[in-house]
Amino acid sequence: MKCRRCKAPAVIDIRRHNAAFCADCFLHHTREQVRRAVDEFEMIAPGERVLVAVSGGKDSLALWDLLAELGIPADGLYLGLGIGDYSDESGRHARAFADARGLHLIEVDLRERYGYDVPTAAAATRRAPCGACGLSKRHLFNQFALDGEYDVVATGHNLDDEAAVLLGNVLHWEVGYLGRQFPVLPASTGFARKVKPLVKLGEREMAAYCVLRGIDYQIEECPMAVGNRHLGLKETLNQLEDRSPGAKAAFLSGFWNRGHDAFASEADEERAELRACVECGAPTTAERCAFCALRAKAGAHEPVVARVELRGAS
Ligand code: Q46
Ligand code: ZN
Repeated sequence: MKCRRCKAPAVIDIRRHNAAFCADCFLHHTREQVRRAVDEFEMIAPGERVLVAVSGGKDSLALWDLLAELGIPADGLYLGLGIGDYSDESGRHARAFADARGLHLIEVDLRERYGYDVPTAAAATRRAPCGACGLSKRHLFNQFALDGEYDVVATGHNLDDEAAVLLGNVLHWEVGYLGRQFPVLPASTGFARKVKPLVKLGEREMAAYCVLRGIDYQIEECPMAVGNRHLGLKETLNQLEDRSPGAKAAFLSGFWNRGHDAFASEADEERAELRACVECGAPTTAERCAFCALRAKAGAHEPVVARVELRGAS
């Protein structure tokens, strides 16, 4: 196997591009995919202030690294979710990455600052942990971006994540979500712009990027992801991709180019109905936003410790 660009021995092949690359050319290819996504979807303009949602996993750390490589300065925001050893370890990776590169990492601990954590929120709401966790993350990344006067929040959603979310939204015909599923979500009253610069890169490429760049990341999956429906959808899509390489990317880009606009008005209608939360001012359809309601409910619940042990964790 030879590198497509320089003909040196290749270290990775990417079937959907029908190409293989040596280490240097793979890093170049990865940067190019991010640069193209940023340009094509007009994600970030020169001089804008960027906040990266940092989890300590491969995607968010690679994203932060890639933006720096492309000359796009960004600060990071790490949320301590309180998921036992998993969160402690994730925080250490995020901190070590920022320290080694002299980058600014804002750290917010859910329990310290808001009086609850994800395992307790899951118990208090009797729902899957990812619901409370996702809600908290969406609300706080947006809130900290607005408060810190950042222009844009960048998240590490990759091609595999987005294809799985799209499949889930299509299977349930979630028209409002489909209207909002796009690599860039423009700013509006109470919302900072959201961008996903990794949408042209797959999961395997992100892991390879981290290895080749020496980025030490949290390799364990979140122990509370068990039962997360996106994992099943990812498996289904991987089977499809195995049989026809490029299927995932075609599904996703086909939606962006030919499907998304048909649902955009649904998302606009939902936004038009929003008013300010009486407690925190965030946009909501109710009197009190879902985050404030969750915070009140989970904060009143006896703290729950995540009963999960990580493989190999000390
Ligand atoms: S951290 Fe939170 Fe994820 Fe864990 S509880 Fe679910 S949403 S899986 S990206
Ligand atoms: Zn609120």
